[in-house]
Amino acid sequence: MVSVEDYGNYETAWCPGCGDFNILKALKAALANLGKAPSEVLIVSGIGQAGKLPQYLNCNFFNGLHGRTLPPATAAKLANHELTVLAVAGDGDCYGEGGNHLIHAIRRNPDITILVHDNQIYGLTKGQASPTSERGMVSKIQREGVFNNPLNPIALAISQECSFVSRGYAGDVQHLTELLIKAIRHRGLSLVEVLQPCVTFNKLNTFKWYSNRVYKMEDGEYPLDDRVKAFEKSLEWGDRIPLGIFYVNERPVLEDNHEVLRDAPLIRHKPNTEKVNVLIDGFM
Ligand SMILES: Cc1ncc(C[n+]2csc(CCOP(=O)(O)OP(=O)(O)O)c2C)c(N)n1
Ligand code: SF4
Ligand SMILES: [Mg+2]
Repeated sequence: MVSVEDYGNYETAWCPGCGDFNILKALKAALANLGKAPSEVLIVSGIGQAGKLPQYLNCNFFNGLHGRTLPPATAAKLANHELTVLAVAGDGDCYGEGGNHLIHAIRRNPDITILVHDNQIYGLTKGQASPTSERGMVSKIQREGVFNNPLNPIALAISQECSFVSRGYAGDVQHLTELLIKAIRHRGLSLVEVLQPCVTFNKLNTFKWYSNRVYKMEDGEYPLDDRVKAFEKSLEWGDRIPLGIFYVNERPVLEDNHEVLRDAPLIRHKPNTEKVNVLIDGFM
């Protein structure tokens, strides 16, 4: 039996009150609830406050470059598809620097869960606007307010038929835990976009700001495979912000497309030295 304690309890470098603490708590609870032992789990992250999360968990992790969370996560899943793989990223990491990787990961559909800590700001680098910052938000850099339109990651993911699209809130650990359980269980690329207050640099989107606006979607509000209804729902943002699962699209996963992976994970294949030698000889 796996417990939350198996995932450890580490000192963090996050600011007191940061929404990231509750995301860590929800993730531990979800993994324990799913009975996943730490050795069965790999978390891949980039750079950022969000990217620090796997350092505070007792499981396999790979901490790579900013914006480059999804390529190593996809590669690891292909190397050993028996692993439960999560990619953890900030809004800057996943939607800015790594935005192109997100689009192509959606197309490829590996069975991994993307957990995005969306604090609508660059936290680690001390408060510049991110792709999801609200228009008009004033920061130390955007002194006249943000000019650009914010990205709508939920609408983007639905438009590209992402296999599982959801939104949670760091102020509701129970709901976020349930969402993570469903996202990790889902076979295919799962996006869990989490509204995460950055108490130090984002003075606009605070716990109070989110709590006054979020609401949980009713089960059965619309069929979850209805892309048009899901897209319509994804446009709701402002006085009311929906939380929950927006869209589910069951389709073949990347690993299923590769014949070589059907019998056993790549890591258990014995190298065929004869074929490798033929390949090497070709370069001689
Ligand atoms: C390619 C690259 N660009 C920029 C940076 C500098 N940088 C590091 S973290 C970061 C922003 C982090 O913001 P986000 O991904 O939203 O994570 P948060 O800290 O808010 O959790 C930036 C711009 C970098 N390390 N590498
Ligand atoms: S700067 Fe913001 S995101 Fe980073 S730890 Fe502090 S509160 Fe959290
Ligand atoms: Mg951020």
